[in-house]
Amino acid sequence: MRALTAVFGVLIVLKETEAWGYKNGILHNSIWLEQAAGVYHRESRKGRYQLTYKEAKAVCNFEGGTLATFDQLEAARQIGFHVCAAGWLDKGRVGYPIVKAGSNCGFGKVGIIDYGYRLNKSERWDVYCYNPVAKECGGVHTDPEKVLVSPGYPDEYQDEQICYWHIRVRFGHRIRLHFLDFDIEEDTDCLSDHLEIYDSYDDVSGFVGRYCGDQLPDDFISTGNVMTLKFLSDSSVTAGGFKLQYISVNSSQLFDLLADSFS
Ligand SMILES: *[C@@H]1O[C@H](CO)[C@@H](O)[C@H](O)[C@H]1NC(C)=O
Ligand SMILES: *[C@@H]1O[C@H](CO)[C@@H](O)[C@H](O)[C@H]1NC(C)=O
Ligand SMILES: [Ca+2]
Repeated sequence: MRALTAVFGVLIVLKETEAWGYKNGILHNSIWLEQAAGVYHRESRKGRYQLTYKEAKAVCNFEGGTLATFDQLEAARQIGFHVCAAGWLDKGRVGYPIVKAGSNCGFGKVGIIDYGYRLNKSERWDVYCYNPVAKECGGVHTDPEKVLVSPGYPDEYQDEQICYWHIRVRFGHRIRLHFLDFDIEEDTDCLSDHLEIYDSYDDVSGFVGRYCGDQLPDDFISTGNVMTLKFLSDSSVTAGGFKLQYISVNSSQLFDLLADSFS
């Protein structure tokens, strides 16, 4: 029964990969994902589900970290680490962290979706690494108010950056984004470098907009208490980067904000 569940799980996850990868010429959920409590998700540069156990270990070691343990992954999950991709863990275990139940990921369950200790270490999955001093780019943010900047700001951002910021405020509150500085390599459709806003927990649903150039994007207010920002830069031409502030607003503050914007 357990084996059946695991096989079933693999099928679901494989099916889901179609929603990831390239969509409209934009890479979705690749290489650097969010990180929390020193845990982060990695996939092979060749793409999703390409790493054997040995290779997975090498990826983490190469970056100065180790394979995350089940407990480290769970600790990260408890502060909002949510990734819809199965990866190797310490001692050959495979699983992934689900914070928010969804019909298309994690069988509607919340917790570590556990595929158990794999007997066949040649199976190919992604990996979860643990490195408490890993590069700061994106992350999970639960403060009611914070300033977020592009990597290296106020210096120019570098090529080939992928950062995810997950913002999660108190249930019932909403998130207001306000841009303070904005300068990203400009091109048609913002395909080279861009910041994307998603009114949801991931970069698959709730797409709000993709931004580049040097005009400040308009303020945005989320519909729920979570939001995802994604920054991506390609292999040439950088720019000044961005700085924005988010603020958690309750329903009465929201009412005032909306009243202001219509007066
Ligand atoms: C182990 O997994 C690999 C990759 O899925 C597969 O090619 C190989 O046949 C499996 N080995 C065994 C003994 O099942
Ligand atoms: C909303 O926040 C404001 C400012 O912090 C506070 O004065 C007010 O009581 C809050 N309203 C609700 C409904 O929580
Ligand atoms: Ca660029």
